[in-house]
Amino acid sequence: TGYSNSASADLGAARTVLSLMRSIEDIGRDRARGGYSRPVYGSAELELRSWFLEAAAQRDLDVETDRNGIMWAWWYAPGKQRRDAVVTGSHLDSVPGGGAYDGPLGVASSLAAIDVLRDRGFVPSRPIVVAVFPEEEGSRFGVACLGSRLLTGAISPERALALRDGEGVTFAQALTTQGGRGDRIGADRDMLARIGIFLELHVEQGRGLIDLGAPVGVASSILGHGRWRLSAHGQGNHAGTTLMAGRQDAMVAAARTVVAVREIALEHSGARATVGRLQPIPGGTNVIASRVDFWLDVRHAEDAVTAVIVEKIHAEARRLAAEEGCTMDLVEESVSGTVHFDATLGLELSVATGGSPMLPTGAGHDAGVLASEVPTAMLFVRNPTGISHSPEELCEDDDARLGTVALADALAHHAG
Ligand code: HGY
Ligand code: MN
Ligand code: MN
Ligand code: MN
Repeated sequence: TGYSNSASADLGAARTVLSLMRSIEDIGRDRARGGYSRPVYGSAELELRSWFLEAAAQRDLDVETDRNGIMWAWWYAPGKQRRDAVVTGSHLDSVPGGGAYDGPLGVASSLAAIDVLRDRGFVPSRPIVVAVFPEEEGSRFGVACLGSRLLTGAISPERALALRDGEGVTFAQALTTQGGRGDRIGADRDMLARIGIFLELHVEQGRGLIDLGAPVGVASSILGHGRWRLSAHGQGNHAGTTLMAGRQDAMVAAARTVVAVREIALEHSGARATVGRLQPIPGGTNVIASRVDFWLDVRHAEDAVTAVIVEKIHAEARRLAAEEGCTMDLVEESVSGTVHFDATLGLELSVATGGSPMLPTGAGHDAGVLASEVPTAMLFVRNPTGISHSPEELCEDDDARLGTVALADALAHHAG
């Protein structure tokens, strides 16, 4: 199957997704890592926000940035009611050295889908809104989907405001520099009540659609996932004057734990456990680290198994630390349970997009957070490399256009 029944006229209008993506391809390039580094409220993401505001204004969308830093661009139905909205969109922030499509493809295809609908002479009977959520990756402040968690109340304003980035800047300070007000962030029941459905398009971050031979798919579920910070504490000292016997080397405790993470994950089928970030303190070549912070990402379809895996890792980490005369502590940063999208909505979306296949994802999304509050569904667009969170992430032009037409059909189905 796969999404191929789009009229060539649509594919013409859908071309704007390519020009939109091209126009941001130099924003936030990371020369050192490759790919893109676009932390929330950093200069690159701010430039992307301006790009979005301009593209929305060019389409006469009514745009506002709310107290949680979420941007909402409205295409009103006649009567300009702000209710029962068909919301689409995604995020603009990235992981360090991330790909070009994770997030921005969802935003660009939302704008281009509006172009396709207008090209067809479509007039919505319900407002269509493009949303852009801040800090989906949690790369700066450590909590994934921070914007959508604030919107839904999944995180308290107090906890969010206290989050700090690597330089010690709090989310409150970052928000204030962008004209936000820390005293007003938090659950926005009024806005949630205006959302009739949320439909997020996202580049696929695995090989599902490659194996299915389809350019577009519909999400069935999102793997439960969480992130924890581990800290190994030892005795910092001089690399040259400290004999090997009796060292209390935090780096050794951390390194042995990283290997144990792999071994414990392999004991649980379907589990995914990763340590992708490790920070020795002080981090000198000729210095035995006194402390090593490292972050654990664990995912499994059953939340109870995730908890068991983390508990086993914590116990083993403490044991390995003790062998090295060190101590180890673990702090939970953010956890999301497995999300099963509404099957009826998913089927409807599959039918509305020419029979696109259903498939699960191991990646988290704002749609996974919103699904607990509003009817939500996701479209995936094929990624020929099947690689993501990497410069090798890819989406071919034809598939980006097909995905845009599929999103246009989905929006028309709900806002018709
Ligand atoms: O980590 C994730 O799964 C998502 O890309 N934020
Ligand atoms: Mn994403
Ligand atoms: Mn991502
Ligand atoms: Mn010295």
